[in-house]
Amino acid sequence: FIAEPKTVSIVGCPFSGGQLGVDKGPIHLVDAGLAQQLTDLGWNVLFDGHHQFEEISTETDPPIGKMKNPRLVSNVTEAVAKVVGDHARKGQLPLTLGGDHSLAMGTIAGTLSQHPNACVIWVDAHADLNTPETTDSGNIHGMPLSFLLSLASSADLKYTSASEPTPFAWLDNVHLPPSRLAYIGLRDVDPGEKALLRKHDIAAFSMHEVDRYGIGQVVEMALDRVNPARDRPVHLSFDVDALDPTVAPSTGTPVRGGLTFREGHYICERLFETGLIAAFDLMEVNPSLRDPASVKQTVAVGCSLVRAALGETLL
Ligand code: HAR
Ligand code: MN
Ligand code: MN
Ligand code: MN
Repeated sequence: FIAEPKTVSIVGCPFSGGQLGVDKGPIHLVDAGLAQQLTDLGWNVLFDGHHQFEEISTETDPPIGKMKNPRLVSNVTEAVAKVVGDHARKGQLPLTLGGDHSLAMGTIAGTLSQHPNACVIWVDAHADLNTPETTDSGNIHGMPLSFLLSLASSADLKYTSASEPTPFAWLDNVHLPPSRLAYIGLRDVDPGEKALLRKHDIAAFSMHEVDRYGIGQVVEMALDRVNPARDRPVHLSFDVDALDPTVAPSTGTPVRGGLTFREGHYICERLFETGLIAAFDLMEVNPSLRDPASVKQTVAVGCSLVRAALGETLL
């Protein structure tokens, strides 16, 4: 399903509505030369500038229940879904650079619009599975999967307005079956999220399983759960905080005990090898956090993960 010559479309999303401060990540990744690096790997690279997002101020976008910036995040993710879906329809590989992980509501909806049978490999310290009810923080970057799996819907917002649609109503007819989601790298999962993981029997490989089986086996186990015949397109959503903070320090919610540099790269390399990657997200690179050397290190690791997912090999 990927056109020849293979084309990657960079979707730069300097957006932080789901968690403040993470909006400069894509700009740093592109300024570090990511497009040229992918050209050097043999890809035809399309990039026509970062996406411009509408501004909705907090006064006109007050919380609904606990959810912060619901109108803004809903509008932006709906726009991202269209952009990603359009690239996929043209046979291009959408490469979305975030920005906060609420953007995955858009990227995964976009992938599903073109590949309804796609599965998702979600690499993250966090499950991002809170519902508007279970969230403590109210940050939507902790909730994208509850909407995508239809464990939450716009009806849960208990919001009625004569003049505007309920936020996230556009997502109500998007559905990723829970049997087609696998996590790798989890280590900071909220109690409500743990209950949902169990209830829906979602494939979740935490750092405990990475320690126990090794990353090689964990990736195969994850694929066995969500893609047993290795015939479904794979949407790889990579939150840079899956990596250990010593490897990727510039991110908003670092959690110790994460993936090593090699473990993170192995996931990308192995999924490229399957030939099944239909879309890639690199999320939560936050250059506003930490010193310049840490920012440079995190941006370099981010570029390196993208190259691995797009075919860079060690030999
Ligand atoms: N579980 C917490 C919450 O809901 C923390 C969420 C996420 N942080 C991220 N996303 N960076 O992976 O707020
Ligand atoms: Mn995340
Ligand atoms: Mn995370
Ligand atoms: Mn839904």
